[in-house]
Amino acid sequence: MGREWSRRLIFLNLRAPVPDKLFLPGAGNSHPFSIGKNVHKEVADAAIKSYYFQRASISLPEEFAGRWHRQAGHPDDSVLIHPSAATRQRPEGTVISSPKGWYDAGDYNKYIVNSGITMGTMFSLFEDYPGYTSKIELNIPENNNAVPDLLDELMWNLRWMLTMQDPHDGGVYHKMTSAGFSGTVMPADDTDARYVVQKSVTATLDFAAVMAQAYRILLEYEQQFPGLADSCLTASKKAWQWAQQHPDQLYDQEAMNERYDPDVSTGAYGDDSAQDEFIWAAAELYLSTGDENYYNSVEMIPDDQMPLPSWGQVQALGYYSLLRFSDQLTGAAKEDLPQIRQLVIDFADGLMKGGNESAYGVVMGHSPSNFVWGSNSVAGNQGIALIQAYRLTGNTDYIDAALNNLDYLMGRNGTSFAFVTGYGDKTPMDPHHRPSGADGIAPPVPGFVAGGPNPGQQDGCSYPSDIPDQSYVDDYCSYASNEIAINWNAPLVYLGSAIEALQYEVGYSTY
Ligand code: 9MR
Ligand code: 9MR
Repeated sequence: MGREWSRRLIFLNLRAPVPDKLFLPGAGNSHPFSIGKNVHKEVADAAIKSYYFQRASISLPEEFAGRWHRQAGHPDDSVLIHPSAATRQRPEGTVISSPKGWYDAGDYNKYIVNSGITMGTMFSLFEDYPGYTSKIELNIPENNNAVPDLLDELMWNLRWMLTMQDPHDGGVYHKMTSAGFSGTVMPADDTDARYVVQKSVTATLDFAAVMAQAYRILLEYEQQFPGLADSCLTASKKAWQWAQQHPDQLYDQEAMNERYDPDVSTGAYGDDSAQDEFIWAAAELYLSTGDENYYNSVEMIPDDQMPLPSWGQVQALGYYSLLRFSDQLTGAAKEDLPQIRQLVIDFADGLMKGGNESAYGVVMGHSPSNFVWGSNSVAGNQGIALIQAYRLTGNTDYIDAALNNLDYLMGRNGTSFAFVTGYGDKTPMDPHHRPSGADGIAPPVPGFVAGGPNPGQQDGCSYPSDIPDQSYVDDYCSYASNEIAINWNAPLVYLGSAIEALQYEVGYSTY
């Protein structure tokens, strides 16, 4: 009893009735499963809908939010300039307006760095699979306008991001936050003062990349969003200029706290290098303007590695975009193209090699180092890298491997948890997510992937195991394994949607 069994079964040439669970003498019933087309559609769409539930500054009526309807929280129309961010034009205590956006995670703060990779990942899905993504229908307030619902949802955060740029110099505040984390309360009940803190080069470059990419996408929706595409490009260029002038202005929260009050103890998203952020921003600005100076001003291939994307490592996002528009490249970008292509393929091949050897036959977990804080985003981002390799080569083995990582997230893993709230038989019920913790409703808000196994166990909670792939506990206490976050959901959105799109666009099917 209590022992989890894992076996790999392949169903071929099935005729009705299709089983939805299996009975194994001695082990009992398997978790239920589905066999059919579009089996990931519902969870992929729910993963996008989760961003609606993260919206700041707006109430979520029952019509759209169902039983998780709630009052508006965090109007963010009177945000204070923290002393670390004070300038001549905006001295300490100046009040600015910075509404909308998505809450970062289980907490209610809004961080530009993490918004950057989140937006970039989902904009890239939109660019990679335009046919599929423009038809996704979400039950959100904007679902009757002439804009794809995915884009509508992304606009909620884009509008906020634009408020984070100082109009006087183009620099972007690192984050908008209360001084400390709030208690486990509903959004409307967190009324602590909110601040924007110092500008950083990483936030400013992530912002520049997102706004350049937004420009390309929004050009097609000029009628629906008059002038917005241009505003994004202008904002991006100004941010780039600021970053050129402040290349070393990294965010160091401890150093900031030594100099200024009040101390800020919320998510730091600090970084010790902006090299990768320069690469990403340069790539997006070059692609959106055709101006080779952006590309040429940065060392675009610093070594022979392609690091997997994460909030602090965004180099590959630039590569993916360059490859997406490979037929339009000029100058040095055109010359570099074969090398960049090879970096992505080599990286994917490295993943494939490990994947076949792991216990679950999946790429995720082929190395214990995969199990970081937010490891489920590693699974998702590996899946994206594999899909990129498929797009470059047409080799469907990469799709199979990507699908295996999606299976990992849905239960084919050392915990047997289907990690997305609301989906699967054994699924997180108690994520570190303040609304889910405070709303008095038993099931958590749906569509969020839990952070996942993390042997760091930095929260000090009680875990069932120290083994990396089993260092997970479904307890509110566990912010190091069971929190949710926008940057972890985005790769799930990409992977789940791309797998669906590949069925729909190229007729790819695993059975
Ligand atoms: O709730 C916070 C979570 O959103 C963060 O990811 C995490 C790490 O920064 O911190 C959590 O807040 C904890 C704080 O750091 C320490 N006291 C307990 C808080 C959780 O209840
Ligand atoms: O995802 C972040 C992880 O890489 C860091 O190790 C961790 C501690 O700094 O913070 C994580 O991000 C949290 C952020 O700081 C605050 N909001 C919740 C995020 C997810 O736990």
